[in-house]
Amino acid sequence: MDTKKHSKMAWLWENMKGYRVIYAIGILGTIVYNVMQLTVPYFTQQIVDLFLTGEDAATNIVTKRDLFFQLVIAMVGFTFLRTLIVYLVCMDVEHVSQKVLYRVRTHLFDKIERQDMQFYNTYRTGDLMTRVTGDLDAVRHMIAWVIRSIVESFSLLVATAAYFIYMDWRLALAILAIAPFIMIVIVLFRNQVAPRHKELREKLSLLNTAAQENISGNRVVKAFAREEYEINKFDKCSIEFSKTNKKTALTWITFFPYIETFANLMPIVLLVVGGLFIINGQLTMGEYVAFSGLIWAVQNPMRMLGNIMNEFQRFSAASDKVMEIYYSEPKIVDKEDAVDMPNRFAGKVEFKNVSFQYEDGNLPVLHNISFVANPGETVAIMGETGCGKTSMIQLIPRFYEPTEGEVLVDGVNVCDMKLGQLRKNIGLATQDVLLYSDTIDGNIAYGDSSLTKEEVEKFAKYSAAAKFITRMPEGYDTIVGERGVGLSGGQKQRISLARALAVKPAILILDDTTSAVDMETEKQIQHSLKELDFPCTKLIIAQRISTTKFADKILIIQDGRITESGTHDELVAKKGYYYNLVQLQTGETMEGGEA
Ligand code: DUT
Ligand code: MG
Repeated sequence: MDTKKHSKMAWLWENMKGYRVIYAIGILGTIVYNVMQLTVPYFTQQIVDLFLTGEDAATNIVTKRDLFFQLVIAMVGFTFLRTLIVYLVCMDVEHVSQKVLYRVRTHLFDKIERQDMQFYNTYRTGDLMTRVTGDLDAVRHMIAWVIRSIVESFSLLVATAAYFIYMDWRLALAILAIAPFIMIVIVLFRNQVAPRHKELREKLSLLNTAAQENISGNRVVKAFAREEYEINKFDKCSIEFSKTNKKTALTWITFFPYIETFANLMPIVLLVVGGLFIINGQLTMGEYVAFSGLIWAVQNPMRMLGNIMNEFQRFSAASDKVMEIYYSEPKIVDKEDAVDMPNRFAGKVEFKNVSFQYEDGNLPVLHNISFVANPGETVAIMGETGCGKTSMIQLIPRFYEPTEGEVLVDGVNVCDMKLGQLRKNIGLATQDVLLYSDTIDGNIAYGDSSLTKEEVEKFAKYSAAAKFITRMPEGYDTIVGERGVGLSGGQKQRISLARALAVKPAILILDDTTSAVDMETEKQIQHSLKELDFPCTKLIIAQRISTTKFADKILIIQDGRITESGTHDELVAKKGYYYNLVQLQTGETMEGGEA
C-alpha cells in the first residue's frame, strides 16, 4: 500500500475532479470578500479626512453633503454585498466538500468490499469504521474550512499590507516587522503538534475498536459477567483518548501567549510610531484611523494560523489513514489473461500437492494435500479441530492462494480463472453463520435476487428449514439478523444452507453446517442433498459419522495432512483414525442406549 507516492494535496485535487471550477470560484470569492473588508476603513478615512478633521471639514459638510451620503450608502452597500458573497462562498465550498466526501466514501467502501480475506485479518472493524467516518470528516473539513481559512487569512493579510504600504510604507513596515516572529512560533508549533494529531488518531481508533468489539461481542461479555471489566477497559481507552486530546489542546495553549503577545504589539507600534508621524505631519488623522481600523486585519490572520495549523495536522493524520485504504489493492484479483470459463462449471475439484500458510501465521497449515472430487460426487472432510479443514476449503473460492501446489476446478487452476465466474459456481455455507438484517426470504435469495417465492420455499424445504419458518408469525417475511428475531444455532445453519443451495452451485461447500441440528433433521437434509434438482459436487466438513458415512469419499485430515482417504467401508477396514472415530461415536450411542 504505497501512500508515500501520492501527495495529500494532489490526492485531494484528484478527488475534486468535476468540482474544481466551482471550488476555484469559491476561493476567488473568498479573496474578493476579504479584499472588500478594506472598503469600510477606506470610506471611513474619506469621511474623517473630508468631514471631521480636515481643514475644510466645516465647509465640506455644507457644500459636499451629497458626497457624504454617497460615501455612507456605499459603505452600507458594500457591507451587504460582502455578506452575500460570504454566504455564497460558504454554500459553494460546503457543496464541494460534501460531493468529495461522498465520492471518497464510496470509493473507500468499494475498496474495502473488494478486499481479500487477508485484509480482514489485518484491519480491525473499529479501525476501518474510524477511517470511513472521523477520518473522512477531517478530509471534508479540509475542503470546507481549512483551505478557505488559509486563503482568507492570506488574502486579508496581503490586501491589508498592500493598503498599509500604499498609505504609508514606513509605518506599514514598522507594524509588519512583527509578522516573521509570529511565523517562527507557528512553525515551532506545527513541529510539536503534528505527532500529537497522529497519536490522537490512533487513540480514537482504539476507542472505536473497543466500542465495536464490545457491542458486537456483548453476549460473551454477559455470559462471563465481565461487564465491569469491559467497562473499565473501555474507560481506560476513553481516558487515554481524552488525555491525548488535552495534550493536543495544551500544545496550542503553550504557544498561544507568544502569538498573542506579538499580535498585541502591533497596535502599540501603531500608537507610538503613528503618533509620532501625526505630530510630524507625515500622516493624516484619517489615515491613522484607517490604520487602526484595519490593524485587526493583520492581527487576526496571525492568530488564526495556529488554529489552521491544528486543523491541517488533523487532516494530515487522517488523510494518511484514508489514503492507505484508498490506494490499497487486493492481492487476489483476476489475471489479465484469465481463462474464460463456461457459465456453469461441471464441478470437478482437484487439489494437487497443495501446501498453505497464512501470511500472518508462522507455521504451515496444510501440507501436500492431493485429492479429486469428481462432478456430482460427495466428499466428506473430517479431522480434529484446528487441523486445517476450513483453511483447505477456502482455497477453492480462492479466498487465499496456496503457497505451493495447485487447486484446480474443471481442470483449470483457480488462480487463472475470473474470480466472479469461479465464486458464482460455488455455494458456501461458512462455519460462522452470519445472517443479514433482512427477511428470511431476502437472506435465502441473497446470492440470486431473481429467485421467486416458490423457489425460496423449495430451498428452505431442502435444508429442512421450511417447517420452522412457516411457524413464525410472519413466515418468510420475518426479519432476522442483528436486529431481527432470535434464531437458534441450528435454525441459522439451515437458513445458511438454503442460501448456499439457492445459487444452484456446481460446487457446494458445507463447513460444519449441520453440527447444530438434531440427527433427525440432519437425515432429512442428507436425503434432500441427494435429491437436488441440479448437478452439484459436494464437499462436506463434518464431525459426525452419520453425516459422512454415505459420502463417495472421506478424507481424514490430521495436522494439515491427509492421513486416510476412502469410502466408509474402506476406512473402517483400515482400522485407523476413522475406525476409532466410528468406535467412539457408535460406542457412545450404544453405551447411551444401555444405560
Ligand atoms: N489459522 C490462522 N489464521 C486464520 C485461520 C486459521 O493462522 O485466519 C490457523 C489456526 C489453525 C489452523 O490455521 O491452527 C487451521 O485452522 P482451520 O480453521 O483451518 O481449522 P479447522 O480444521 O477448520 O478447525 P475447526 O474444526 O475448529 O473449524
Ligand atoms: Mg473450521
